[in-house]
Amino acid sequence: MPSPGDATLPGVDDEPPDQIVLHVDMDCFYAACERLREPELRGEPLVVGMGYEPGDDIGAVATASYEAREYGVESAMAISEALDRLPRLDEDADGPTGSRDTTDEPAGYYRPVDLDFYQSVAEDVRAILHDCADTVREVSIDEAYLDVTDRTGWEVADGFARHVKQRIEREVGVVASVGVAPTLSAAKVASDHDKPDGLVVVEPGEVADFFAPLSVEEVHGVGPVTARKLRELGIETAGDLATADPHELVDRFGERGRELYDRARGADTREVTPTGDPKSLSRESAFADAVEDPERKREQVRALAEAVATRAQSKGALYRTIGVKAVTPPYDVNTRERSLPGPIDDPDLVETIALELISEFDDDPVRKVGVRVSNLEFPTGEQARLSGWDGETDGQETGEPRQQERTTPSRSGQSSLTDF
Ligand code: TTP
Ligand code: MG
Repeated sequence: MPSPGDATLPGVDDEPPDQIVLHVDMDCFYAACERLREPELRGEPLVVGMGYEPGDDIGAVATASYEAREYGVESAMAISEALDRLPRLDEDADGPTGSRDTTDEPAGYYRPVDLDFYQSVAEDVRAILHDCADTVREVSIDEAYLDVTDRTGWEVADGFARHVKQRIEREVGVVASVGVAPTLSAAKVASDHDKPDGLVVVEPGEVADFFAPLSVEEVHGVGPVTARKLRELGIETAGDLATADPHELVDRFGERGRELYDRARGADTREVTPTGDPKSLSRESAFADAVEDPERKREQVRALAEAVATRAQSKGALYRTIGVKAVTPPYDVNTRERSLPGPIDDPDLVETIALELISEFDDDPVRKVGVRVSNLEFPTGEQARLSGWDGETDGQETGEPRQQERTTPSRSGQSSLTDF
């Protein structure tokens, strides 16, 4: 019997959906925001520090302008080390904003994080993104996926992406890098590929060629630690990773090895799902052939009920309605549901009710079964996170101080999290 979180529940489609995904990531975002209110900082080395106080050397680098990165200043670096690499400009000595004497040693501007201001800028960017796409998934303050399938076509995707970039630049005054691709992971890598001010389009059919020459670090989810371990196995490029023996990768990295292998091949079946609380949570699973044996149906429904209840718990969701789906040949979709007097979080009850509902189909051949909870409430106000693996492993490996979207790795979660 498959375990509840099993990534290989039968019936999950391996083909990527036919979609055009645009990934937008702002260039040196906090620094770009600072430059909006202090235009004199444009073109200058600029470091934005978290926990940093003007004149002090405490805190960590949140971001650095590309000019400051040339001196080796990086995100997450201690401010004290950044100051070693790029001393602070003595702004008092040089006037209100500091004018630099070209004969001086290199020096840069340092500013403390002002998150409220950056959020307001991010809000302006978001409004444009929502204007440019029907489905927008925001993954961090400066990063989002857009499903633009209905807004453009591959032959004009480049122009469409340019239009999005130009609107952000003209209307908000910050610069975005954009990647366009048929999958989320390829779009993410594409937006990063030609930063800053990048625009990279990877058309369907080009994904594997696009990934092949990239170094393994560029594969999303590979941080410095994993990259070192991969190099020990002789795997330097995404192409090496894509053609490695998946069994060896699983031996070395567990199920994550399989994920990395898939990502390096550009395999990604996720769709762009909107940010926000889902209306329902469901899992479904197909049988290779239509099944009549009631016990086999029950076994599958039990596993799905547990998976759905666990997912609801992990999102802090209460549900008031429990439902099942049974697909009978050829493709008749039957749904049954029962509503409760009040919202609950009770995995046993999900199983009991789902089994009762599915028993109506005991005598029918069934190709696919599903379990769903709906009428959701999120009493803690906790925002739901749809499954995905953005940022999970990089954050752990690099110890980034930044808040990341943390989710349970689940390759099939997205594709099977469908409303029915
Ligand atoms: P990123 O998009 O990772 O970085 P960036 O926008 O500064 O630079 P890039 O041009 O490479 O995209 O993160 C967005 C913002 O999140 C960044 O401006 C500051 C913040 N952040 C931190 O506070 N700590 C970190 O370690 C990182 C990576 C980012
Ligand atoms: Mg960015």
